[in-house]
Amino acid sequence: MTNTNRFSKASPRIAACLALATMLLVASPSVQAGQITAWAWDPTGIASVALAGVPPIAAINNDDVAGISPNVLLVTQKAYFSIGPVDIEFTVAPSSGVTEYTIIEGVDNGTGIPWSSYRIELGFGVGASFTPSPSGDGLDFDATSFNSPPDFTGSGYFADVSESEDVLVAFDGIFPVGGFPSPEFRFNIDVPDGITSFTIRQQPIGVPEPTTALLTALGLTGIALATHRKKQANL
Ligand SMILES: [Ca+2]
Ligand SMILES: [Ca+2]
Ligand SMILES: [Ca+2]
Repeated sequence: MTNTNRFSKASPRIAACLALATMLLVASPSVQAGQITAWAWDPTGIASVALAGVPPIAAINNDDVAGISPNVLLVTQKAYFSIGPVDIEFTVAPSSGVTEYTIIEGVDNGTGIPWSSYRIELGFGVGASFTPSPSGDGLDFDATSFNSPPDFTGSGYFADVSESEDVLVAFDGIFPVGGFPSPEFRFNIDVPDGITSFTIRQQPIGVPEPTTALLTALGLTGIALATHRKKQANL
């Protein structure tokens, strides 16, 4: 048998293998699609942020999963230098479904001011170009099922959280200066089909400085006393 004949006999098998490989290659992008492919923090903000890598998707199009999603993204540390917003922008590949993620993040208060609450908002763009995510666009904090409650109770800093479609506010407590919650903050987001990127904006709300309140009170008291003495002198 010549080499040519052997090739001719083997070619159907080779062709079948090539067809299977082609099918797998074509199928792979749809399996890998519908997921967050990258994320980055806006370095013009007022914090330093350490992000873990984006892991391979564990459960694509798993909207309405209860509790913690198998798709977990970890913000290793977000260290605030002062009070203000910090934006993290996500790159998204299109898909034919909605994928739910759990975000876990360590937050460090290096602002020198204790925080009375902590606000998280979904939107698009960063910095001055940030625009809030509208209601009903599919990008949300696990609406409408809300079956994956956010948790900001780490270290007892915040006892409650106000949960709505595009805004979370942790409150009822104090996040102290130098604090780092344990366990870390946790919340779920739904990432819809048809967008190429989105942003999570986060901002601590500082407790008003007691010295300012005290000085204001003392100032008002001083004005009242001076007015009283003036009235007494005119009598
Ligand atoms: Ca929305
Ligand atoms: Ca969901
Ligand atoms: Ca859920």
